[in-house]
Amino acid sequence: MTPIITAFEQSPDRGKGQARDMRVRWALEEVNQAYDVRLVSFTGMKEPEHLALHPFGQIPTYEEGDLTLFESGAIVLHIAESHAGLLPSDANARSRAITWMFAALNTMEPPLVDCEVAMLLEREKPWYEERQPVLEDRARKRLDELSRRLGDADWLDGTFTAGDLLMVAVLFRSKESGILEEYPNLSAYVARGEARPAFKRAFAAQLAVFTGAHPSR
Ligand code: GTB
Repeated sequence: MTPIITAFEQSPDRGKGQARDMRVRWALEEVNQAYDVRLVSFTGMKEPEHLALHPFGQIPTYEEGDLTLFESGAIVLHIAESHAGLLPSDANARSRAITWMFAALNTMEPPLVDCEVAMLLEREKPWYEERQPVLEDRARKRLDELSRRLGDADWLDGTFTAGDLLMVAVLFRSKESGILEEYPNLSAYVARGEARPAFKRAFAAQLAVFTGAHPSR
């Protein structure tokens, strides 16, 4: 059964890998699972048909037979658990990889997204100049800690796992802000993720939505 995911019909970044369907596409590409994409508009996302799939009216969603999922992390975990290649077979190593998935989404992503959202949407607010350094320091604290833990390793815990996939996807979003450049080992880590053929295929597929090459459903 070919899974169907949802993605933006019109993404503010014009398909440059920022929207969260990217990580789902990447996971599917890593395990060589073909998939279909249904594009949704901003208004369509808030209509009953989409809300039945996603209670918060967002993308991505994932449909496979009678299974419907939302939350990019849960979708990536489902893909990793139902195919070989993204989670180690050793039980402890598998649990550690899942721990890194949670760390990416719960510990790293919130301060990085707060920082980025403020830069993009709140520059004109009277409190921006005072608040932004606070947000940046919070993001730097986590980046410092992650950088220290990664050291000069290629991946977070041995071989590439779904933990690295989500961590790279989260850090990738911060590339544009410039903050990642302060951490050469994290920049190199993201570059290693981007160099994976599966990442490239996923990126190209997301970009194709905006160049008109996507076969929309
Ligand atoms: N926790 C959920 C998950 O991980 O799946 C969060 C899902 C989410 O934030 N979805 C966003 C969405 O549907 C798209 S990814 N937003 C519409 C809405 O809430 O009404 C966030 C995103 C979108 C676009 C850019 N960009 O263009 O730069 C970056 C990030």
